[in-house]
Amino acid sequence: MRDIVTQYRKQLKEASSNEVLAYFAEKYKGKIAFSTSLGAEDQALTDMICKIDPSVMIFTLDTGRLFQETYDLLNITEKKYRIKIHLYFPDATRVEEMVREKGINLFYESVENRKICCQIRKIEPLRRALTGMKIWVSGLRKEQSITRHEFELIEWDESHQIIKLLPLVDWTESQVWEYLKEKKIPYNELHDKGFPSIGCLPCTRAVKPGESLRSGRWWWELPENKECGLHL
Ligand code: ADX
Ligand code: SF4
Repeated sequence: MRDIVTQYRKQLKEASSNEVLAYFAEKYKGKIAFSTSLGAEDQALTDMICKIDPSVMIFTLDTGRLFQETYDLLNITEKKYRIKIHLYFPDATRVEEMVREKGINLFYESVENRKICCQIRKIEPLRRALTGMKIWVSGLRKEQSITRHEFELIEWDESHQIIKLLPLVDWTESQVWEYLKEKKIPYNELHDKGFPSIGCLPCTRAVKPGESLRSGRWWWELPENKECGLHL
């Protein structure tokens, strides 16, 4: 599979985000899925994808701990584009066991606990969402953090055995915002309240001007720990 990725990288070196999406949407019709957190990058991608091929499967991992503003935006986005965003929930029994054993706010107590929570609420549902798919589209950008500098437009995701497409990998934050404003795309109102990156409510806080984009995510942890395991 790595050979295919190398070949696609060569072939699509000069292609724009739109062209890359269009290429894969056609070639892998019915086998391409886009994971949206409804963050700024993902809203730009939703707009592009809906214009190219609205049959692409779009899904959100609903951890049960998202912000109300995120759910509101989900509704607004579905209506605007006349699409269904598929929600994937964690396994109820596993959540119940975890909370009984470790408490409802276990994530603040250790990195290990935080990873267990992400595993149960995000990673396992992600595995289900990607079952049977060949292409996974995501809004990751290099600039977002030190853990993401090495990403390329097309990646091979070893843990999910899938080709991962990152159409905005080289975009800057201002490019994302120009796109959203120019096309009048709805975005999460928390972005205007100091939240450049939005995840679960208990694990996300606003940042001060000048602080790094993801410093409000799991703010009590070191930057090199700040991945939930979705993107390894
Ligand atoms: S995270 O791993 O730290 O939570 P981040 O918020 O930066 O990720 O988002 C990066 C990409 O991960 C998004 O573009 C999206 O593809 C995916 N993602 C993150 N959270 C979710 C979610 N709750 N549901 C679906 N996709 C998500
Ligand atoms: Fe749990 Fe926080 Fe991870 Fe959400 S981000 S799944 S609440 S640890």
